Amino acid sequence: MNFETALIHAGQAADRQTGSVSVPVYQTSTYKQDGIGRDRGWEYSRTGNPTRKALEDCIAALEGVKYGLAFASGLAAETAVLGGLLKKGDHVVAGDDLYGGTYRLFEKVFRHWGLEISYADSKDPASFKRAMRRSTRLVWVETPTNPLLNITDIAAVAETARKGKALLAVDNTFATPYFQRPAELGADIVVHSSTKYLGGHSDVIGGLLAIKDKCVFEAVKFYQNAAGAVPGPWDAWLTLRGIKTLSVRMKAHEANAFAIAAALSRHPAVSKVYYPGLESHPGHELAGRQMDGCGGMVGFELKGGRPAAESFFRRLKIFSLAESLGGVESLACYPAAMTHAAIPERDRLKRGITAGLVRLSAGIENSDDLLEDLARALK
Ligand code: P1T
Repeated sequence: MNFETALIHAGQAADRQTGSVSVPVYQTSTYKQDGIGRDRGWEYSRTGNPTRKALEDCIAALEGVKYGLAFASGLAAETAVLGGLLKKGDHVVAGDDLYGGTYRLFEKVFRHWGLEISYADSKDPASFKRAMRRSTRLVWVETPTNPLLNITDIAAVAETARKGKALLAVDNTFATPYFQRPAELGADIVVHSSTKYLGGHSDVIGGLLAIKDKCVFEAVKFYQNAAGAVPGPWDAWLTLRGIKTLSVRMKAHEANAFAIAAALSRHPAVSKVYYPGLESHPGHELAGRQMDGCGGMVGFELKGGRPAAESFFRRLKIFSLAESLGGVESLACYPAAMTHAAIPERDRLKRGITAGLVRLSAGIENSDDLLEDLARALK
């Protein structure tokens, strides 16, 4: 089945009982059993729900692996990876440019539980190699990174993880399986905040995992049921509905992002543009090798710092100043005070998250309208 067909059909065969072509929303907490120990494959909706299962099978197919799991949020999915697979004293090597909430989960939750975490330069595979220890059990990569759109060489880091007998998890939220399939490049676990492009309409919070190996799957699935951060059936259904149009939306997001990145590169108020599709981007060539496109996220640096950013956000009419990304509507974000506020200022600045940094999520509106909105706001 080709990718565009899988978006619409994977895990979503017509309902056996009624023929319904849309997966039914099984709005139930529990299932009648025929006798003690004789259930019909479903016991309790924290453990399993047919609507959620359709979404889990769908993400597994899209990422080209056997197993999928759905969660109440992207961070719940990340928690299940860490909680289900690691124990006190284990070491994690993570890329140094990550969603602020992921950093907060590592530093403010799991470090207190006894996990050791160190950070490697997202742009430099040798830095991951140097960070490995005998106790390293997991390597965690986000690529393209949030918010700076750095590109990490997945195949090279996968090799490092394999040699160190560690698992590699790749957060594929920004690229989606439409532009990048990390499991083909050696990742063991693919992580998604389905709140973003997969859901695609800014109307549902969710997280997904796609997992290669059965033992890894079973450990994380055990944690999913034991800890319980599952999505309800409506949220699973909304996400499935979003996924159906992923290919048409991603093409439109990317075309708008390209136009925006090109326009910003020529603008006198802008000192730097972060978009992997630009030849000037340090990860441009690598992105060309490991991705099928560059996605819909663009970052840029305003010469005038925070005052310029305040005036820019105030003048926007079509872009909304908001957290999140990947919906059909264009959003603008100020990482230093919003999505990455959990990172101490010194570390933020070291990573390039400055007072002049703006992050845009290009929606799928008409590109002329978006360019006009940005030009007016930058005046
Ligand atoms: O928000 P949630 O569904 O829990 O997903 C967390 C998450 C995980 N990974 C990446 C790469 C993310 O970008 C996010 C969430 N990010 C935002 C809310 C944001 O505005 O960047």
